[in-house]
Amino acid sequence: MTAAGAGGTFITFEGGEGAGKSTQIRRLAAHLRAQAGRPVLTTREPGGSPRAEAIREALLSGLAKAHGPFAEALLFSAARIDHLDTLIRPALARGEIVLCDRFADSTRAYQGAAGGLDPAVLASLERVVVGPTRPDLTLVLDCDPELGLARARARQAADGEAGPDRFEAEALAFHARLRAAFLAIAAAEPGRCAVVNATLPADAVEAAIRAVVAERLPRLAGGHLEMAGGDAA
Ligand code: Z5A
Repeated sequence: MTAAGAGGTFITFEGGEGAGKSTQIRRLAAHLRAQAGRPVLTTREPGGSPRAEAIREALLSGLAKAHGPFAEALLFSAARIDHLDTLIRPALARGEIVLCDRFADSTRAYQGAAGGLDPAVLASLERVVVGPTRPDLTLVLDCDPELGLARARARQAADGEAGPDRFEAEALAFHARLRAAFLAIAAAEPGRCAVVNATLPADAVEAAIRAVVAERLPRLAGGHLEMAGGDAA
């Protein structure tokens, strides 16, 4: 049984803006689909399910900002509850590998360390919302926030997207606090988290991630389907 339970494997990607989470999730998913012989689901937060995607709109447009970080944390949590109930837990119960772009560590970092919310309040919220569905592995993609924000801006320009969202628009000091927060989470939970140097070229980051996954979750490279409940993790 894994930390997330039910025989599936739950891997989350965390880090600042433009660290390369979406890029690396796509690459790891392709690798695991070829290697692991069982379905791989990629998803994201906030969002991932229809109701959670609707809440995402409100959060990233800045609509909820005026209500303060606690209200925002509640909205991220409401989205997470639906995402867990309707997508993540059913997939884990089927024995699938779930790769999620951001999860509860983002609430700790954005609304907690950078937003100023009491960590004890957030810890209580996380206990209630996430319960036993904790990631088996969290990859923290670490890079200088100036580099990450520049990458995110370049991608937006290339894709013709609108300007910065609610969080990208925060000052550099906010992003520096985020980076420190993600590194502190990884240092506090080394069994679950691994820090990956995301300043390297994408191929090198991909290789580093594959190495971490092979070391921490060797069962995923086995090329055989492990049925729910039959995995000793
Ligand atoms: N948030 C929160 O406050 N509380 C919560 O509980 C949760 C979230 C769950 C979600 O936005 C926002 O919600 C987020 C935190 C907050 N803040 N913001 N903004 P999002 O999902 O839209 O944004 P994001 O998660 O920060 O993703 P991103 O900006 O799209 O970054 P990314 O996924 O890490 O990067 P990417 O899209 O893979 O790469 C960005 C560009 O860089 C792209 O052009 C790539 O081709 C390029 N790239 C990627 N890797 C490399 C390397 N290694 N070298 C060079 N170029 C690269």
